[in-house]
Amino acid sequence: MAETSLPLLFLCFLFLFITCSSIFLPVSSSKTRFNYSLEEPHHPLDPLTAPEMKRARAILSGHDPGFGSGSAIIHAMALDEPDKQRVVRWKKGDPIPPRRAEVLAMSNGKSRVLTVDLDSGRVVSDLTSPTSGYPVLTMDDIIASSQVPFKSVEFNRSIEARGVPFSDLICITPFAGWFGPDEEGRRVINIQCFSRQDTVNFYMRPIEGLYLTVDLDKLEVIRIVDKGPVPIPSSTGTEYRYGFLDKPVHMDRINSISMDQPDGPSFKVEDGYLVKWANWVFHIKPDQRAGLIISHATIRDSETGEARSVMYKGFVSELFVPYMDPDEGWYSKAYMDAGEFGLGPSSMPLVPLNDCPRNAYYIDGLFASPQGNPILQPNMICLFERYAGDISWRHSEILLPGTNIRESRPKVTLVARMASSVGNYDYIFDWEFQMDGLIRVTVAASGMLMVKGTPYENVQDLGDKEDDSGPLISENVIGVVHDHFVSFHLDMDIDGSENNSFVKVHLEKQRLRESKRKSYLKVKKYVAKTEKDAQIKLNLYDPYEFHLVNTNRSSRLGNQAGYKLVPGGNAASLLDLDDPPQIRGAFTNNQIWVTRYNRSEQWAGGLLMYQSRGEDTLQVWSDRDRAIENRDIVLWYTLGFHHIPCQEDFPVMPTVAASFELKPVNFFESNPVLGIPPFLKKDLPVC
Ligand SMILES: *[C@@H]1O[C@H](CO)[C@@H](O)[C@H](O)[C@H]1NC(C)=O
Ligand SMILES: *[C@@H]1O[C@H](CO)[C@@H](O)[C@H](O)[C@H]1NC(C)=O
Ligand SMILES: *[C@@H]1O[C@H](CO)[C@@H](O)[C@H](O)[C@H]1NC(C)=O
Ligand SMILES: *[C@@H]1O[C@H](CO)[C@@H](O)[C@H](O)[C@H]1NC(C)=O
Ligand SMILES: *[C@@H]1O[C@H](CO)[C@@H](O)[C@H](O)[C@H]1NC(C)=O
Ligand SMILES: [Cu+2]
Repeated sequence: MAETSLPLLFLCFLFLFITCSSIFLPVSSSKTRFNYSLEEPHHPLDPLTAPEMKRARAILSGHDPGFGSGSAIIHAMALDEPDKQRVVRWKKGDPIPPRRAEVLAMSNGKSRVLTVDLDSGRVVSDLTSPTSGYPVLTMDDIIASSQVPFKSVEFNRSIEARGVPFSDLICITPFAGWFGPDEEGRRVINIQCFSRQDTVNFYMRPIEGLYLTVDLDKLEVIRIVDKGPVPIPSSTGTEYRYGFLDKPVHMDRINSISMDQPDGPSFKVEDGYLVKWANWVFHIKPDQRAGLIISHATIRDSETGEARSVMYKGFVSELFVPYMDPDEGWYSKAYMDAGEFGLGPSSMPLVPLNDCPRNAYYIDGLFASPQGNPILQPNMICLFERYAGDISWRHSEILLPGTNIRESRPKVTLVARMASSVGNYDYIFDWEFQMDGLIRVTVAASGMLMVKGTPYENVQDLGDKEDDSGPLISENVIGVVHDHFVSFHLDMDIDGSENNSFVKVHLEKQRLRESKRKSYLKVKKYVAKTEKDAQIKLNLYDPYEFHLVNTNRSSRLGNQAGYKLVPGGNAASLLDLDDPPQIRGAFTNNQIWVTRYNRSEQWAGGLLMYQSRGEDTLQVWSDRDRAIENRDIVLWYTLGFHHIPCQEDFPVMPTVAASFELKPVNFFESNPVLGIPPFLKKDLPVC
């Protein structure tokens, strides 16, 4: 080593220290983080503020004293968004349109849907049980009902017979679904208990064979079934926390990695919720039910500078997770996680450096408690630029001597992320924006399986018998087969709300007679006239592209400006249409739907999902078969996984992801990212 290296090295470290300590400001425009408990909305779509929630509560109490006395309970409270046209026309500096709250409540065992006008101080609409079903559960519902089993002598006896100490019991509330008259006219919930002895991962220690159904309002046991004890799986190997594991890991360590942004992040978050990055502008907000809503996404045309509308609103409308076990205690496991539980409150604070990279900016959520008090959910959403070493576009040229063409551009994207822990499962939702106009939506599943106890410890013990309801994934533990479906509401407004059409671009095989080829594929376009034309099941042997175009906007070549939906890996629900869970989850009967825009049709399983009977689903709306050509239309896409568990899913499952894309087609005149400059070494820190 030369003598000069040491001081140089030192200098270099110093330099790194100086740059690195100053580069990770959360948002380049402001040094302090936005206060998400602030007083005022700044944008027509901003979520209700804390003072607005308090005001809504006061107005409700004036309207119905039950809200003051506690006999009427608030299950959900969210901004009742102003009309789309008003939001689109609104500009910074304009007055905010009148603010309204939509409230889902329960009183006297009945569902209520109320609209509270915060400006006039009046309840402008108050509907009792407009459809079957009840609002999303409150945390109080879940906690109170999980204590109900202990009121039952029979339950206590069953637990004692199993030799489980009461102090080790933890009871959770798999939802009830809806299976006919027994569950009608009252709110019910199923309860299942686990042993948390010697583990935090109680999900892997089910007390199988003991099932309860509880009345959620009277808080009493309706039914208890004890099919006799099943061995409770041991706690061995269930630990997942770093620092508590006792087995060595035979793997070389990976050094820490993070991304350098010497000049800071390139995105801005204005007034807490308005995101500006590269050519994109969109509004992002936390939501109790959907978790995260992206609104009014526009992209600037790099040729004209015009801000062009792409998507008015995109969010997870419902999640449907049916388990494949008809046994007592299991048949009802068919969850609707958004409408029964809510993805917002279950999105706990993200873990910096692990859930989101170092250069992330965090957004808090604000939700109403059952009494209408605002509750802050810190660091619920993160926003970050991603550079994963991928290429945006490239070409190198060998056929032109002397030109030495090596053109390449890095792919940098902007990701908005949220992670919900809906009981045992974790879902990570990413909305990823690319400079070339593409939006990629990814859902990744992780967390704990919902497992079933079994007497078997080894596959050999089964003898000639088939697997029970799924594979053995640990001693006495069955990973029950199930599906996950995530249904997205995608209100695409390509260059405005009007004049949008859905075009099925079909690849049709042509048979040839007088050619050296015998067959080839030809593109034919079909414009969907009505909603039924747009009920689509994906099929590899009958391929389509799915375009949304603006018929009133053409490129210089006369192609209609459009975006296409690009499905990714997917799975279909194979349950029969008359199966009760499938009636409620009818929005999974097709992977793609297009409906006429209707501001009350947002939740694919219905506004009141809990114990609903499926009369307010996307299937029902779409079957009205309204005209959808050349209008304001909404695209719906459901992505799914079949999940056959395996041993690697124990004790916590590695993430499994699926995604889809919304990609411009003839929307721009040419490649919109041609002009972006390459990265150069001189712009990055030296060390
Ligand atoms: C945010 O604003 C609220 C209401 O004005 C205030 O009570 C709170 O202390 C503020 N939080 C921070 C971190 O400044
Ligand atoms: C059941 O056992 C629990 C725990 O020992 C006790 O608190 C509860 O009172 C018992 N319930 C009945 C009905 O005996
Ligand atoms: C249709 O296009 C014309 C010309 O660009 C424009 O002036 C008009 O506003 C558009 N109509 C609608 C409904 O968007
Ligand atoms: C666009 O929509 C408007 C109003 O909905 C209609 O009047 C107009 O004819 C449409 N334009 C085209 C090109 O279809
Ligand atoms: C809008 O949706 C609601 C709920 O599905 C329905 O009652 C109403 O008839 C719809 N309106 C139109 C114009 O389709
Ligand atoms: Cu799964």
